[in-house]
Amino acid sequence: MPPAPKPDQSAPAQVSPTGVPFEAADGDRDPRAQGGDVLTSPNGVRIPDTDHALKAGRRGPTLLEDFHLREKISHFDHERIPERAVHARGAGAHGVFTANGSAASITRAPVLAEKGLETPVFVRFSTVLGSRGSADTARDTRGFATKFYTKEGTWDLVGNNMPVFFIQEAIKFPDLVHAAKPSPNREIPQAQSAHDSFWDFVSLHTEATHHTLWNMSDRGIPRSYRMMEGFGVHSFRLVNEARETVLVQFKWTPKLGVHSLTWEEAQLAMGTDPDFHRRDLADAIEAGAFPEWELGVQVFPDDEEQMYEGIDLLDSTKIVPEEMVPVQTIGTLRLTGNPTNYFSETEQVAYNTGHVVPGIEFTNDPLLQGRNFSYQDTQLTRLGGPNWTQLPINRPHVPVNDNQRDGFMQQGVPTGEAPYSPNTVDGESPQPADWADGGYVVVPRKVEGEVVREVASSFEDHFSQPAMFYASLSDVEKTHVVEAYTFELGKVYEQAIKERVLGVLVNIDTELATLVAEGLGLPVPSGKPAEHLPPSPALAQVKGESFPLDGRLVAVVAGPDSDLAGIASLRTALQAEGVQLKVLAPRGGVLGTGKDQQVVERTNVTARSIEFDAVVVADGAPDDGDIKATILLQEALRQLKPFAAWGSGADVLTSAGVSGPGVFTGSSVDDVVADLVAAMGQHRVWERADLVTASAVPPAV
Ligand code: HDE
Repeated sequence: MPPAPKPDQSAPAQVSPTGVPFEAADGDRDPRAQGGDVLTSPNGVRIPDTDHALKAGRRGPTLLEDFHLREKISHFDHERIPERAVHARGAGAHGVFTANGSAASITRAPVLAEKGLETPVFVRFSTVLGSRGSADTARDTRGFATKFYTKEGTWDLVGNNMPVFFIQEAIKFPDLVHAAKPSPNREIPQAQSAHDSFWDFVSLHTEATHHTLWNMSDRGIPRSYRMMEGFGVHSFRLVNEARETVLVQFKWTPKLGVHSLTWEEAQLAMGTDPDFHRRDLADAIEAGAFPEWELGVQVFPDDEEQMYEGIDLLDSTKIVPEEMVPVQTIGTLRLTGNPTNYFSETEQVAYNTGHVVPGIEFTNDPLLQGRNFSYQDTQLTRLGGPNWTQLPINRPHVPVNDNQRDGFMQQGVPTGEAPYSPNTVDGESPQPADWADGGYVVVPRKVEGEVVREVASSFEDHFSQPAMFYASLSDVEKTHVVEAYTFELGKVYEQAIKERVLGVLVNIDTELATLVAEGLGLPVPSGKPAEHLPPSPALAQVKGESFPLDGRLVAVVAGPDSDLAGIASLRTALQAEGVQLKVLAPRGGVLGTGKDQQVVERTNVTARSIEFDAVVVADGAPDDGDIKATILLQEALRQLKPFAAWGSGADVLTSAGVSGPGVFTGSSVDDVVADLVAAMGQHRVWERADLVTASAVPPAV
């Protein structure tokens, strides 16, 4: 044994990354924040002047000696880190996951099993293809990644808003991403799948058909991160206290329902508000409309086949319809806090599918197996080394004693002399933990077989599930799918690629293939759709259900002569439903005086239809045919948004050609508010779809 360290040799107590003691006496100051009142250098030296470099004479050359100049410029030079290879564009939020206890029989992980247990989380939503500055509303899959800071260590559930994936094997991922990302020569198009190489790949590689169809459906253009489902995609293995196992698939179900943008809205938003989803999430949380999801599991027996009624549970291009195996709710996620600093939290957060806790294990899904390597590996360059779990947002909320040492950006000051196991030098510490001590003891599972580069033959069915998905959609959603394929393939240059995609589509649905072929002016290929399971109503989005309105936005078109008391009472009525109201007038400023005065929040110049879920025209709003106001109303009409108007506001709607289903008028706010709220609960006025999408001729003004 080495001699015990003398007291005067021990390291001083650690301070925070900003130099402040963690237990700062000044209770108002967050020790993580840069809070000092005096400007300093990174090493804490007080700086007298940050505007002028040190020079040899007023007109002389700059001196290398100026450490402040060098450090200031050098830090700036390195302010960017490599963006994520995929999912570069994202938005995050803090929250809490609360287990309801019903998973206690299937897992020993308290985060899922312990009734009422609250676990802090950080969730990051993302698009896949675009770079970090790209627009939020591109047609794409959305990431839905959750970091659970559990009492047993960090668990990352890194999912998407679609339950299937493009590929069955991880080894194909670089091919998929190279085909989908912008072209290597011109680096276009940004954040789009509407280009030759993407369609070239997915038409040759038909296991991508199911996921591609989901992308072409309304799921590819969500209305809000708050209105998306999330899926773990793979089957995972859960283990209970008795070491019994089941297979599960995870699903997040949003309390606000699953809703999408129209393609017109998505395209407009890419120009007028590229931060559409990021803003929506942050605004909703700030307004106290905390988004919520239920976490559910579909549970399957963990038998030798790992199939359910012929559906391979290891194939990530397949789902098990909820009508066959219902989703059982095991807890609730609530997002309650916006990040304080985008870079420190949303950018530096790093997920790793390999980070699981006792009670949650992997399956042999070859996609999951490959991911378990990739996520750790990618952080080494993105976050600069192996110590990325020490960054504040990634730190486990439990003691870490991993015997790892050194490396870039080591934040700790490890004590002891024996960073190895077993040892006697540091008093035999740390010790491994067995099952009873909460150790991650894997339940033994049998593995045998020949070493091959092959998959099971069940993986060869690429079409029956896309055919089922398409058959499950409502008519309006099917129309959107046809339009999406026609748009995307219309952007493809190579005729042979378009024809090959049509050859894939006939395997899904004859009408789909026919309509897309007609849209492209190409012959309809022969063939017939794959046989499939009965349609799964759970897969359709539009089915007449009504949802809460929390965080929705309504525009009130007004003017100096408007009924301001009416606007005030509308605001009160809508706020009771969790809806925010924005007053829109020809010019900025304030309308009226006294208690009913209204601040103009948008003008005809800054407002655009995409921002609002419904439009109301106030009594007294100008009926002067202003082109910008008219465009707003006509766009909202095409986007199937509910309208309401009271008093002379109804004339403004008539002048703009707005009428028909979902347009409510009356002499006072009270006459229209209930209808408006009910229509907004349906997300859109679907009955109007055929009327406004059939003709491109704008209504007469
Ligand atoms: Fe990812 N994926 N992925 N992925 N993925 C990354 O990890 C990868 C896959 C998903 O907000 C990267 O830290 C491989 C499926 C999300 O930070 C990288 C394969 C699903 C995020 C990576 C897949 C996902 C990522 C890039 C094929 C849904 C964003 C940066 C086997 C279940 C997480 C990073 C965040 C990010 C690799 C397939 C979801 C390169 C090799 C399937 C939500 O490691």
